[in-house]
Amino acid sequence: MAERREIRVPDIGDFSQVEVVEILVKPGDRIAIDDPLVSIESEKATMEIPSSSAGVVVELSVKEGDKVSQGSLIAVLEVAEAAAPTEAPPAAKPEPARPASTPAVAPEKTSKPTATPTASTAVSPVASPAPAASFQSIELDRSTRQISSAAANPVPDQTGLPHASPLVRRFARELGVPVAETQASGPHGRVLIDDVKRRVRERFGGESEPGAPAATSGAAVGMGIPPVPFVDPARFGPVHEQPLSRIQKVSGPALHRSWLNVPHVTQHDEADITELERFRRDRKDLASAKGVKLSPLLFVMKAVVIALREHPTLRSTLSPERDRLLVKDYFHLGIAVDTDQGLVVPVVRDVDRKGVFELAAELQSTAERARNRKLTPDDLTGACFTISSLGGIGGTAFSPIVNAPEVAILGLSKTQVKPAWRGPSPVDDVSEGSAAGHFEPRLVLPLSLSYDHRVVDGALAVRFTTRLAAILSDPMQLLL
Ligand code: CAO
Repeated sequence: MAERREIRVPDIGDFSQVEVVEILVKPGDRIAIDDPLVSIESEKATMEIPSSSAGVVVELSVKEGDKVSQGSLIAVLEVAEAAAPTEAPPAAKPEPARPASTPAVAPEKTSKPTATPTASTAVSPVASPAPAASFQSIELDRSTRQISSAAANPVPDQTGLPHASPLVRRFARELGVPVAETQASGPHGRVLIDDVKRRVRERFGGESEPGAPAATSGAAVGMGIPPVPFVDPARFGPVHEQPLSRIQKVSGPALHRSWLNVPHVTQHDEADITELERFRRDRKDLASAKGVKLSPLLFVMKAVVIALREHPTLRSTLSPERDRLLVKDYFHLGIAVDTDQGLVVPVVRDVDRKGVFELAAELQSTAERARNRKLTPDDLTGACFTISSLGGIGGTAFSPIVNAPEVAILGLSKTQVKPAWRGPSPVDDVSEGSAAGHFEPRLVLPLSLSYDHRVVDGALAVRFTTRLAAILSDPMQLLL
């Protein structure tokens, strides 16, 4: 016989009366343990409340806009009789805002933290979200507050914001139009979706259809950047909608922010990795005996550490006052991982202290956890430099976006066979041929280093890539 089980809000740290901003299930849905039920939004972070049981949703006890605290009833599930008794409810899952750029992104379904902190040291992910998460959400909050203080709308609610449902607020946020700047036409001074659309049209003009937003989402409002007018593509032929993944929704604004704030330059270079590839090929059997795969990326990670040691500016962050650099004396590297939900950038820690086989195993399991959405906020923060490797897929070069507040990111493209001249300088007369010289086929790895030009000069960047190329062309240097 089926049993009914109540799912309540778990420990969410010091927060209470937190608003439900999204309902993620409906009665009749069959859900698994850890599936998110609702999203709640505190002043500091958005969290998903996961289910502590598997079963069928028979009743939803909250709706969007409700305020909940620890212990509030969220839903009632019908669970199979044989189901194990509910354990302590899993911690609410903060949705860490992805560090900007190719940046680290919280997975759609962050698994609950694996370590169980002791009571005295317990820091719930809500009370103390990962730095990137708290930074981004606080920043969002601050701008909201600044806007609300300038609001013309006379009917603020208790938070100081005009009345508007979470849906309307999110819609306005996505279009880059503060709710506070929107004339409300709903009952009791509520801002409606149509009010936001009208405000967008007023503000940006453009070719919009009646009822359609006039600007693309994420318009850089207030930065003097003219928005791209929305032109409804359905006017020209059939269209269909494809929702953005949750990761894309979080990473988009972070990428945009990094792109707008960081003056980017990309330095392209090449490393002759012929010897390295021979070295790697000769160790393939050894690697598979150890249950790992040796990809070129692992050797690049080790080489990057050497180059970063010699060029500390590349592992720094600009201070908030922008008058000094905070140079990180650790070698945690962000590694961009492609998942079906979008790009995430987990961090491999202490790369300087790990051997290539150990790194291979760690990268393999980290990429797997990323693809299974099992990364925790801790996995996504703390890098001093990021590598984005597209080499397994293809490409000749690209311009990665700096993972701010880091100041540089290295992109890798596919190795190519290129001719290298062996002989005297072509400036000398070699046309007579004979033993003057010859071309030799070499395996070349394309490097693309994007950097924050406020911190890194062009000369430094090319010194860095030149050094990196030199290390990679002589694998013995990796051993020294
Ligand atoms: N040139 C040629 N071949 C390469 C290569 C390169 N630069 N880099 C890797 N390869 C090969 C590997 O050797 C492997 O070949 P075999 O299967 O024959 O051994 C194959 O390509 C696949 O490699 P991989 O991608 O599984 O392994 P990796 O260690 O190179 O990368 C990871 C791991 C997790 C970084 C990668 O899988 C990934 O997700 N890359 C995408 C990152 C991304 O999307 N960046 C975009 C940022 S901008 O939006």
